[in-house]
Amino acid sequence: MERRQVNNRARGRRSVALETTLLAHGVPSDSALPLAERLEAIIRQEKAWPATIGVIGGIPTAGMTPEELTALLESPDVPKVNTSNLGLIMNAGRHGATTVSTTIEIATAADIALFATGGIGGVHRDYGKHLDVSSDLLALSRFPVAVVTSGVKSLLDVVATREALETLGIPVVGFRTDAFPAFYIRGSEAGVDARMDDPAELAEFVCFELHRTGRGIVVANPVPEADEIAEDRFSKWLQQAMTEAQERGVTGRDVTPFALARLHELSDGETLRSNLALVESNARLAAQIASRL
Ligand code: PSU
Ligand code: MN
Repeated sequence: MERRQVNNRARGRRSVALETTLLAHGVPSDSALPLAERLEAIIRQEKAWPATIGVIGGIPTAGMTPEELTALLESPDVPKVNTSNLGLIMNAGRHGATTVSTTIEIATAADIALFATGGIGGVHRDYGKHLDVSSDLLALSRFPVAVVTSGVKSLLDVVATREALETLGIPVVGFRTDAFPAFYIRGSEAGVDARMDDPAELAEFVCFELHRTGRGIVVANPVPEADEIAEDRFSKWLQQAMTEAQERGVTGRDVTPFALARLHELSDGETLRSNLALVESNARLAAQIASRL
């Protein structure tokens, strides 16, 4: 994307990008705006600048105003925008909620190096029968942005996603962990390429690697211990949510929002609390890195 196509109100290297699909499609609508405000406040506390990214009336925008964010969140059925439909939404002059893939692309055009999210998309389960691989992975291999994430939701195939990151040449650095995290769960069978325990050390590597490769980096930050969900309880809810998705014929980019919403209901809000806590923790770490760049 060309720079001039982006309405850029961000402050370059001092900024931390935030995505809008998480807000519009990942949490219940009454949690979205308060979450966005908390994330921006956390980033400011850490002496970095929040830059919430979305598409407003067809214009990719980095550093949305509160009015723009409200308009986007209140617009009915705002589309989830990934790499493949970004140009179509721009061309149609519509609002759009950016996923990890398009947030990374717009952040690059706005010279932003750090991005905080909840979980990245990845390789869905049963890919042998039905191939569904998130465009987030390819975007990470194309644009120089470091994404702070709690790994991938276990509704995906965590191990296959970790392998795909390796294939694409995307380094995975664990923050105070040796295991690749699985969103609500702090660990998984998969590992990381390196462990770093200090945000200053991360900042140094991010700077070096983004310049060296022009590709992205995954900084894996596990959900805070107090907000982790026990695997046996979670897998019950997950199984039910995924069975329902299949019965209702939910496919493609609708799978993740459907599953997240059902998990929040089935767990009586427990997955939502965990989700909010991990995004906030990722925003804090991303800002601690950005402020040291
Ligand atoms: N993780 C969350 N909530 C979300 C998502 C991820 O905790 O809402 C969103 C992100 O925007 C991510 C997208 O980029 O899901 C991946 O969707 P898909 O699998 O359709 O590429
Ligand atoms: Mn998909």
